[in-house]
Amino acid sequence: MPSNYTGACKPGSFKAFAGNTKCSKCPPHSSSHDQAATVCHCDKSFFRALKDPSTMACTRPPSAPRNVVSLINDTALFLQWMPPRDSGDRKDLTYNVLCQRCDTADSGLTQCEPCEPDLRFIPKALGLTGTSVAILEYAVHANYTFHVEALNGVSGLGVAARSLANITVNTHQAGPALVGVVRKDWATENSIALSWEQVEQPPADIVDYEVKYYEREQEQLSYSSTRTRTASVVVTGLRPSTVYVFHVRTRTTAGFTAYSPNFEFSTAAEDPDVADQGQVLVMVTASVGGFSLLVILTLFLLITGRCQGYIKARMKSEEKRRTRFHSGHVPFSGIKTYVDPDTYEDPTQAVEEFAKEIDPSYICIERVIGAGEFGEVCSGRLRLPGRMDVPVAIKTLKGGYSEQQRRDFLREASIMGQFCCTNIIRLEGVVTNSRPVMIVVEYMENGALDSFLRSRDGQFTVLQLVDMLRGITVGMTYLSDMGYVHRDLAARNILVDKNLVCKVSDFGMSRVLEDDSEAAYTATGGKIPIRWTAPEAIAYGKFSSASDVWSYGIVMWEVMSYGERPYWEMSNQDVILSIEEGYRLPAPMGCPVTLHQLMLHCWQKEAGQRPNFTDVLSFLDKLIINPGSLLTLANDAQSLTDSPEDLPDYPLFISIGDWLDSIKMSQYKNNFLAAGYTTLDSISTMNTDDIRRIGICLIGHQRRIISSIQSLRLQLHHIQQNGFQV
Ligand code: ACK
Repeated sequence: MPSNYTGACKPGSFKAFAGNTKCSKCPPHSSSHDQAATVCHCDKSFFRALKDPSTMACTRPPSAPRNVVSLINDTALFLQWMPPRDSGDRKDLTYNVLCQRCDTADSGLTQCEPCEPDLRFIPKALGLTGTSVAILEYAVHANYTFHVEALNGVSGLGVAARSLANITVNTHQAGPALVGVVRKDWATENSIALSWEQVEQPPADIVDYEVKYYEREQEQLSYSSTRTRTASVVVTGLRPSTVYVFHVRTRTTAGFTAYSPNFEFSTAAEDPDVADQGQVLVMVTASVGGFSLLVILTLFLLITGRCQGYIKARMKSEEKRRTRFHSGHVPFSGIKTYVDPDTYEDPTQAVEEFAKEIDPSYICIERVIGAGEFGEVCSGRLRLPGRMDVPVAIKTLKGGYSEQQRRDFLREASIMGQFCCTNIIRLEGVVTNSRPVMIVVEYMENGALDSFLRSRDGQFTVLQLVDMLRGITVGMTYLSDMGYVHRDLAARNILVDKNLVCKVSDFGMSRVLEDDSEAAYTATGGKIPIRWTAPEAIAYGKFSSASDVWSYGIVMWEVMSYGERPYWEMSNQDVILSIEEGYRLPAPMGCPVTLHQLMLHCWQKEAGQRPNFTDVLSFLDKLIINPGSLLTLANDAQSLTDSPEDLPDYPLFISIGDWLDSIKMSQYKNNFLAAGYTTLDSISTMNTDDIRRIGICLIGHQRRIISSIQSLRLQLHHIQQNGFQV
């Protein structure tokens, strides 16, 4: 036996266990000076973490993050930085963001202390794997100093100084005066009317007020906000007998003031007869909206013949008008804007106003075509007297519904009824006076776009697909011009007619976007379709037409991949993390590079940098006029940023058999093995030509395999960033 198997190890080498094993050379940045070393000790300034094996190179803490920059907008402060130049040769890099608030006293002395505990860091302050963070609830007129620290598994093991990069952010945003006491004027079971005074006149002009509110019993993580131009608002859509926390801030031409203190008010109990006492004050509080409003309202009621003898009905109409006025929904002359049905005290009125009641005897139901959220969806014919009969789809509300379900069901009709555009699904009318309650819309022969494309995989030309996208863009341009935010734009919510015309549908999730171009609503913690939703909407509920543009980019990807699931089988959490780390969906197979570039443009992290729908439309029109621009295809598997050499060593968490089973392609297992692709690592580098070369000829199968390989690479990317977690 050679001596290095039995003898003592020489300096510079080591053997962890005595016995018949070979001595190993000391790993990088470690050495052994004596004979028979069982371990090599790390060189000065290098370390091993507890879990590092003795065969691993010694590593060191990272250097500081680089180029920390800040960005501040109405609601959030963003910090972004670049990774350290030296990662310490480890892959477990994380960041902590530490915060100090430094205020200068009248004496001129600056004092620093830890930041307020209610400052919110999205996604978190410590242990970040990405290189950015959003900070909410900061105070205005404050100096914050943020220390961004880079860490890895051996940080803190030496005496070296911490690897910090610092930035001081000043949140001066003008607006010196706070809003004073916020009063409750009156409340019903679903709404609360508030008013307040500006304590002193701010030097800059007041643009409007922002009212933020949330249920007291809920975590403040989920809140809603609304804007109003006058110092009063009626907040609607609230739950009965519930205490809400409100605070108000002023927006001036120079920025926001600080929020007022919190004020807590309760809605009235559910029984309409037990409405809050304050309701009788409605006549008195008309002065808040102005006496003239009351006069106009009375005239309006008289002229339209809707004046009823009941004071209560008048109060409700008043409330509705006031709400619409205060929420900025009164359309400017010449521009049609969307009216949120939630601003009606009685949603039935919104349905009456925007949807035509159809006599059920005119509807002939033929067959059930699917299941909707509230009941069956049927196809049939509508035979209006004196008109040709037309094919229709009929959404029904199943029996045993609650009043709330009926309202939610009909809410969609009162939204849809306001739109008139060839690329928005057309409402024919509603049946509300008899059972079953129905919504009747135009019939779309090819059903939902996602399943339609899946059933016709590879059968359209690129130009046909672009034409479908163009239709969706026309519909979305119309909606955004109306100030309407869809919130749930996805291929499953687009319907296709027999001529392949695509129309936007499903208006269940939407909320109004006020006429203010900056206005965007925050979510109240409702369900969000993560894969389709923009990061700012997921993180802090900022839905806007710009977040609809993000979703539109995902729809583009769904269309170009014939209904593939975005991000494949990745979990929602991994999708959020990958997006935050800057990852974006690669071009689908056969997708022109120009279209993938447009998708990437729609997925800009900063909402303001995304195109608007008008931009998208003119871009698509240019492509259609010049189809040569669609000839250069993005090279599918190679369009990923990682080159194969960059792929990390990673644990094989599934076998080739498992992988092929998971995509229902196990019949091709031998094709891979026979061609020498024996590990997932080697498969992750394959492109379409390789797939074809190993004998997989069906286009649909090639597409599915290539998509899954991309998903595999995406997971590897994620593992590289975050380590492998079971
Ligand atoms: O993919 P689909 O056939 O298209 O299955 C769903 C199902 O009802 C449940 O939503 C279909 N659907 C909905 N609205 C319409 C419509 N206006 N015309 C035709 N099919 C519709 C949808």
